[in-house]
Amino acid sequence: MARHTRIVVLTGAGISAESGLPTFRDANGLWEGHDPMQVATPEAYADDPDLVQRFYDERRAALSRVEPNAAHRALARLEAELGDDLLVVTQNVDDLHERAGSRRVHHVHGRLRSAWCTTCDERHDWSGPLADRPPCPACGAATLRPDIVWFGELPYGMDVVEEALEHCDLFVSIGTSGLVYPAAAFVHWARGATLELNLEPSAGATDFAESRTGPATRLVPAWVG
Ligand code: BV8
Ligand code: ZN
Repeated sequence: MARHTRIVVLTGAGISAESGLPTFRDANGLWEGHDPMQVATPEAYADDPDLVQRFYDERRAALSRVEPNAAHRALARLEAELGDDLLVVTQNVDDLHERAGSRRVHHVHGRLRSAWCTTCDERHDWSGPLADRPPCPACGAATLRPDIVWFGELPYGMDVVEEALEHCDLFVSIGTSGLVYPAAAFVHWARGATLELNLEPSAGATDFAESRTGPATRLVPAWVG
């Protein structure tokens, strides 16, 4: 990899696929017969909170059964080398980047291992289920929801992402279909070179200066060097 000084990396479900976490667009891509895109909405949560809580409880529980893969570890190695000149922006709600050793990880769509109280607005690290409506550690109300950005909700820290993209020399997108906004637009916000590493060309592949296809566990360590 030509040594760029300031790099922003965007990751999607494809970087965690080889760790065993299903992507949104896997073959059937259904959960209990529901389209994840229909479950990951405030309307679904208002309509059937138990269904939505179970959807996230199962995915939160699955985290303890999977491990980071060579792609996550390669990005952690790159951060050890570049420090603050590398920012990993992830659409993923899993904790595999952190468990691989990355410290500078920005979750634009929230995190499975965080619970958000809609009464007192406090967020809490959380590894257990929420469907049984546990009390908020801060205010005691039984109003903890997954700390996840659903469709129609505002992604976290867009100002941080925009600032990083406007000052980077290289933007690399890994393992995302490029179908969900605003993350799919990051390639247009990015200054400098752009590179896509994906199993197959994404919806936005032609917007990248270079697009390489293959599994993340092969492409990312090869790119990091
Ligand atoms: C917002 C958390 C506004 C939930 C997620 C019409 C046009 C344009 C936009 C819209 C529109 N209608 C609605 C919108 C907006 C909407 C949107 O973009 N909808 C899409 C469907 C059209 N976006 C939003 O609602 C966003 N919010 O716009 O807010 C606003 C403004 C002001 C005030 C309030 C609100 C919020 C979007 C966030 C939703 N939450 N995640 C959860 O996880 O349950 S999105 C979810 O899907 C993921 O986080 C991810 O971002 C997204 C796409 O998933 P990917 O990560 O790309 O995974 P996918 O399965 O799609 O693809 C995997 C890829 O990996 C594939 O390409 C595959 O080839 C590759 N791959 C597979 N295996 C490997 C691999 N690559 C390498 N190696 C492998 N081994
Ligand atoms: Zn509370």
